[in-house]
Amino acid sequence: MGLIDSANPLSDKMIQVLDHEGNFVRPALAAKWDDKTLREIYENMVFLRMADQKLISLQRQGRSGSYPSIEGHEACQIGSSLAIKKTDWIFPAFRELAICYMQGMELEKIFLYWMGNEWGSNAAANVFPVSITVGGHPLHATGYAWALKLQKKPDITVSYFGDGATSTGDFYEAMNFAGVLKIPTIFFCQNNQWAISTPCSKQTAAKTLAQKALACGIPGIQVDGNDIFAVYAVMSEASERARKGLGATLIEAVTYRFGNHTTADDAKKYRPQKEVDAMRKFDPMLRLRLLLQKKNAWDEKFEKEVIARSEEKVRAAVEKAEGFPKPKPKEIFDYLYEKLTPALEEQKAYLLNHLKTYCSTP
Ligand SMILES: Cc1ncc(C[n+]2csc(CCOP(=O)(O)OP(=O)(O)O)c2C)c(N)n1
Ligand SMILES: [Mg+2]
Repeated sequence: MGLIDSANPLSDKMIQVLDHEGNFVRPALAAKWDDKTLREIYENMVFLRMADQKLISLQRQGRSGSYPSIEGHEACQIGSSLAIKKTDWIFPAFRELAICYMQGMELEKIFLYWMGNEWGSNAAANVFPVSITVGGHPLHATGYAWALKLQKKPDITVSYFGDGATSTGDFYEAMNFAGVLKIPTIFFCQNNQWAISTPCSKQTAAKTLAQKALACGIPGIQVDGNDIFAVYAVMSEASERARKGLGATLIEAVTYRFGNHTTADDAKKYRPQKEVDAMRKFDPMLRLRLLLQKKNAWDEKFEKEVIARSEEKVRAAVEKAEGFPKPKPKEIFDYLYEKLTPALEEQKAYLLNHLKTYCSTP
């Protein structure tokens, strides 16, 4: 404890533990992960990046819908997941494949969702459905955590969102509630420098996004989002604070979106390739590999094994997702209300009649 309270969100000196060359700059803050654990974390990074690439190629082949890549966000999502519990509740935006998987969603369900099948959201994990609405879901996470607090449950909630979301009213409203009511929630902002084609410099005149917490009376802290050790340290403390009744924290994890905004975007139209190339040296996966190499815990043989295991898991997930039964059109009416409103009853009857006339299955 102490890291978050002593942080100055008005400065842009972010918390870093492992630098981009794989050297510990604040060893006292480093998690005591042994080599086996570090290799497992690295394997998850490789695997989830491969799953990400697979969704991009499935979209290109017409086997999946538009998809927002997480490439570059692995330390943010894996590091923050390691610092919380599976019983905590996650409220993701759309660029959150890794956190959803790490918290227990099956990869095939994640694939299914992006294939346009809403049953993909029906996961055996404490993960809410994807929020496409930018900035809306920090409110849901705050409300849910308030309910957990009122019920005296020990769990916390975390909302994940981008730099663009911090310009929305909903985001401020959520933080304001969280401040007044001392709500056990964490606002996890992945500042990947871009909101589609809007660079962070045009998103806000504030020096940091972390400082937006100050007006709501909650702490804000900026962390190197490409450094899994720093993310883990900050997230562990934010989660401990929330569980102890000290309330919410805003974490600004500074990272980079290596890919296009989604498969429907072409970032070359607005973002210089020079910038992307320059950011490659901060890749969170590379940083962890450099550390493993320094510790003699990485070699080509290990890398090949990791790739082979990951390829097999991704292949199996695609097979399962593509083998899942197609949803029935009438299901669009089935899950929003316990009892349909008269207008929706009428629409449902109209649809069923239409399907009976023109299609074989309702
Ligand atoms: C309320 C709302 N406004 C606009 C959009 C269109 N939109 C989709 S993603 C996006 C940018 C989001 O940027 P950021 O919050 O930084 O997240 P990132 O995509 O970088 O992860 C916008 C404007 C939307 N989905 N919802
Ligand atoms: Mg962004």
